[in-house]
Amino acid sequence: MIKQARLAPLSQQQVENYERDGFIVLRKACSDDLIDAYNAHIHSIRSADLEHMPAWARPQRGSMEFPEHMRFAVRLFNPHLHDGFSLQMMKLPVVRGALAQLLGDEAVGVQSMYFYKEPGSPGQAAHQDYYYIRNDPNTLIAAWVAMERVDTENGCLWAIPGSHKLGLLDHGKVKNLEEHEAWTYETEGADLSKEVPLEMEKGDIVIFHNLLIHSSNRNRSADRWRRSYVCHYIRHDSSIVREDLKKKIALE
Ligand SMILES: O=C(O)CCC(=O)C(=O)O
Repeated sequence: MIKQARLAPLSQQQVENYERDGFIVLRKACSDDLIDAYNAHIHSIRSADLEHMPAWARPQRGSMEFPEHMRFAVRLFNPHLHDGFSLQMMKLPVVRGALAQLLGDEAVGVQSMYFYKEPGSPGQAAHQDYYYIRNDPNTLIAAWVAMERVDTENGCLWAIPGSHKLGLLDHGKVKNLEEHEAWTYETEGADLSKEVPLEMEKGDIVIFHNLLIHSSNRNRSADRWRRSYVCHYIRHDSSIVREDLKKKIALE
């Protein structure tokens, strides 16, 4: 197979902004056509007869329950391991190039999640991704693709600029169950009033550091979903601790 040349999409200013803030937003990094095609693909998988639905399409890992109202709720975990389109979406050339600029070397993919947030569904409490995905040396970065417009009404991401410099904080019980899912963990001791909303258009991608404190709120819109596809990457020579995330996906 012919290997693709690696892009270098970030300006020096963008690299410096990432180092200062712990995140950077790439505007219109994916075309509407691509986003529409991927959303439609995931929708058709979720619409399939339940008896033909692969195990990975269940709302929660390991759960055999699949209530009808959850077909388009919560998230798909690691679809890139089972689905070619999700795999290709993990390998977006613009993401590969940006990660190599930020890490100084080639990245590999280790985890993917397609989030559905139907109207009314809760968000994720403030956390640092490294708390969940330990790796050594620590080079973890996320690329979060807006699969439609995301804003404060439908539950966009919020983040504390510069919080990736605080190191790993303690995580405890989720405090605000009105806003956030109960089964995750929330950072302790961070000043969440410093979080800013990351409002994005369809096809924008936010790339963020594993120690950035970030969260999302409940989708309070009457009729808008809030879908996103988020992949996690490490530098190719780092190692993941968790057994279920050991497979490294080459991006070229
Ligand atoms: O998309 C969301 O609402 C939360 C995503 C998130 O926190 C993450 O991927 O770490």
